[in-house]
Amino acid sequence: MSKQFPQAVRAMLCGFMFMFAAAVQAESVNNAAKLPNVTILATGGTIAGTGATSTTTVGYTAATVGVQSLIAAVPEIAKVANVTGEQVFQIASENIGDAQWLQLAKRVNVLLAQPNVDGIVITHGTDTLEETAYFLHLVVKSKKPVVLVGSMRPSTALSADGPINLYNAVRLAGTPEAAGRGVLVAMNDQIHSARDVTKANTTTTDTFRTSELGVIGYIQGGKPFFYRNVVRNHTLDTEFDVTKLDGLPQVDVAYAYANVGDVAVNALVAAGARGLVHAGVGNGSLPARTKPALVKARKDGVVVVRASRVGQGIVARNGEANDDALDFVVADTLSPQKARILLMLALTKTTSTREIQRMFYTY
Ligand code: DAS
Repeated sequence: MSKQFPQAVRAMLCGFMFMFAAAVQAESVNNAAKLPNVTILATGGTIAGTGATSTTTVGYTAATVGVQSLIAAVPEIAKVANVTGEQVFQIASENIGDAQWLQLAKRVNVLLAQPNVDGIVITHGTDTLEETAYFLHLVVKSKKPVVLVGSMRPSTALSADGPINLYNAVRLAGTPEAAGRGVLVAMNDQIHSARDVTKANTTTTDTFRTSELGVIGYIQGGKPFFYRNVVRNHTLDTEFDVTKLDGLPQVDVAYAYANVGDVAVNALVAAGARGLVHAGVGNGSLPARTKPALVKARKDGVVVVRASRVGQGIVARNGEANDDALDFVVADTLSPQKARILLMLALTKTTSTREIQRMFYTY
């Protein structure tokens, strides 16, 4: 057998190894081509938080971990989606305001217009997550899934909920069945609509609830399951467009309680509120000592919306107040904080209370 035998064998083995490597490469490219492309936009919050010890679940620092670290902490994500990450900003969500909403909404719309982006996940603090979600629910101009996610325990905690919440959110954002349902909130294995979800507990991991109208689905074993849809208009079916907006009208909320007067209402109007949401007791009731200030505000051109602090149910028009005579708007089932968002966007289009009331019955 000539000495070339080992060389021939070596050449053949090299050939096989090359073909195997090429096949593996082709397979991984082929697999990547099958996976959805999901962009993670990070904004801060507890999901990006760190605590001094593994048992620190309060008194930690929010908004310290960057988006690439969040992604690296959940390597399972790479098996279910082609993920890219962007750090849009890094703050605790109690500090999010109009500027951040507009920045985020514009970035989301630019990304979703790209054919190679199948869905978006937004990591966010839980304190105002429901508000950002609802704002985007009204201004995102795409059917593609947009999923907001946070956590109630910092990334350093025992049984941190951030990693599994993030994994579930990526699965949801990459699921074609999630398209066309409006902006979604994925927390604690549940799928909520941005319109009706609210943070209902100060610290527990099951804090996000849609108590009476219900979740729209679950995520079990990483797979989303849907059971209903929201019927009110959202995303492509709204009249709101943030493209040309670089600010939002000032709208404030005045909270009602036993023995309340008119100081807050008068102060908010004096500070320039163009819209005022009254978080009334019960069915949006107006305390006698507050009502004159609201009536005057309306006469001075401020749009007044009657909402309720109760949390569930419809605020009935002409129920606890003669809205027709007072030219007030009612919030329907929207919480005061979400009624504020809808009123802000409504005021970018009109000051007609008739038109604004239509919007509250449409969205
Ligand atoms: N401060 C809270 C926030 O950023 C922390 C959190 O729960 O995410 O919303």
